[in-house]
Amino acid sequence: MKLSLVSLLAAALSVEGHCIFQKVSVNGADQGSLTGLRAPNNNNPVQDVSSQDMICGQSGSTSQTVINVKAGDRIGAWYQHVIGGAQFSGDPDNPIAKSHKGPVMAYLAKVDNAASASKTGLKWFKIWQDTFDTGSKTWGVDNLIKNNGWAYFNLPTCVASGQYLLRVEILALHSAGNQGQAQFYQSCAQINVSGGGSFSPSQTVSFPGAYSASDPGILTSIYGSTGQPDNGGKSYTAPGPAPISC
Ligand SMILES: *[C@@H]1O[C@H](CO)[C@@H](O)[C@H](O)[C@H]1NC(C)=O
Ligand SMILES: [Cu+2]
Repeated sequence: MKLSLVSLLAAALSVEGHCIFQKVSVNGADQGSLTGLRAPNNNNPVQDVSSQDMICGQSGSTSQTVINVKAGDRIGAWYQHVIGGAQFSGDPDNPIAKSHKGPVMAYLAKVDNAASASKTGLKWFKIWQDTFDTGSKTWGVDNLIKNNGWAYFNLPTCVASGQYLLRVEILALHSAGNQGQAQFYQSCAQINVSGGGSFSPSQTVSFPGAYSASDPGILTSIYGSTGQPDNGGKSYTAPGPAPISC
């Protein structure tokens, strides 16, 4: 696979460009740093799609809090370069390096007790994704940067009431033309949904398992013939299932 100068440069610069999902907001109400979250202690990406770290990131901080939300609420997931925000004043790689183009996705898995549930063996379904807009050449990560690190999505109104792990994931594709070089950044939020509907997913996926290293949305060069991260003008299909609709 041809490696453009831009992709080589992006790969070389990527060391400093990582990020961590570290805070949740509910209808604009900030829940506090690491509150209700299982988040990694460092900003290194997961690159092995078969790793247990694909579930909620590398094991790090834990929380006894379960965040109360209502079906339909607007959820925010806040990514920053390091825990707390920027690594230093004027940090150009906060919330994440601009090179780290790719989709942002959110999944839910039903659990009995979100504070104590094991992260393994869960049945996940996708509720939202922001992938790539071919017209504006905008990636989900571009929108997240515009929103100062926040990914916003609505909790589907049909989701059944009860407790869930909410897995929010950035897939950074700047070096993804080589197998094993796509970068996954995810944490899990512990939520308790009330006022929900009757949706029960007919199809679910496992983590790890949902993705393979050669998925076309994971092993892919996003650089067109001019070396820009425009996916060559083509549409982009994120890995995993389609988001549920209700
Ligand atoms: C979840 O929400 C329901 C409905 O509001 C409430 O009765 C229950 O106590 C909540 N559970 C937790 C763990 O917060
Ligand atoms: Cu990075």
